[in-house]
Amino acid sequence: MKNILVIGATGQIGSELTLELRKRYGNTHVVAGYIQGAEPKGELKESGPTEIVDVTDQEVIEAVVKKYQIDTIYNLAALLSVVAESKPKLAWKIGVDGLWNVLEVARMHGCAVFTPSSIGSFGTDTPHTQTPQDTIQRPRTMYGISKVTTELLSDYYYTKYGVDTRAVRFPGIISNVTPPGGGTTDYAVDIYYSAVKGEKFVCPIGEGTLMDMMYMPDALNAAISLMEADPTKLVHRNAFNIASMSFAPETIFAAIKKHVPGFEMTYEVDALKQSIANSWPDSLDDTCARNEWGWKPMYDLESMTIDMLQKLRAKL
Ligand code: AKB
Repeated sequence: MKNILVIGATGQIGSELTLELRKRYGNTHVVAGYIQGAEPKGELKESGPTEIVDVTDQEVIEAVVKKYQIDTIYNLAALLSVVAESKPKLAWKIGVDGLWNVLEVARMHGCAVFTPSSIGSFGTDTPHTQTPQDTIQRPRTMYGISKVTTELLSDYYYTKYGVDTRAVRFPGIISNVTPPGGGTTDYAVDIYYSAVKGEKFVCPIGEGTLMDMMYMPDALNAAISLMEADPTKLVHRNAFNIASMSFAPETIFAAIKKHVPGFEMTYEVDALKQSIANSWPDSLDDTCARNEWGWKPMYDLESMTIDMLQKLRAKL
């Protein structure tokens, strides 16, 4: 039986991943690690163990790993792309120094580690259409630079120390539970809230800007399936391209308008977000993930839109 620690358990992905892991492995086997000021609430707090785990503090991580005999760590602590540009040093401290702490604890205590990378690990020099698994990664944002470094550091710990590190490059993640904060792809979540609230949506990303996106259930499934994959089949490790849909603002707007006929959208392009978006791929080639561990998404834009609108209507 696995004993799992989720670091960053109250964030956008962590809050849902922790509950999904508890469903699969048992409530008492999944510890929700959070930082002060981001305490777990509701089901996340009630359904299993919770501990303060600051990724920048190796001793605290080690104490929790020992206390619960942790064998698998999902390390989700990171600043998203836009906020990382205003706090580059903090982004590095959490993303890179934090991962180093996690990897050291994993090395000493035999834990497997999942640390997500992102489409942000690519840059303007990367082929933008059907971006290959192995290609140029020269990002110019601190988010991207820290993500490429986490990929390399994770591979280093695998080859040098045999730590079982695995990762995917997440696209923009769309969910109806915990909102993202400070990302370039956040508009694709915000647009659904505006539609359900009956508000006009002001889009910060320009018409025609393609970015890869994914619905949360597929993202959770990707992380868990990769960690359960047969290691002998893995040619790659850190980190796999995964993809399910790629769209521009006008396409997601049209998909929502089909179900909310009165919905309106205008553009007020945010220069920083737009420049980051322009440097990211339009679409990813995820053949390696499909071949090496059977990755297959369930949702496309239409099925995600139906589910998002239904869930948000019930919630709001
Ligand atoms: C962001 O926009 O920063 C993230 C990402 C794609 O990594 N959602």
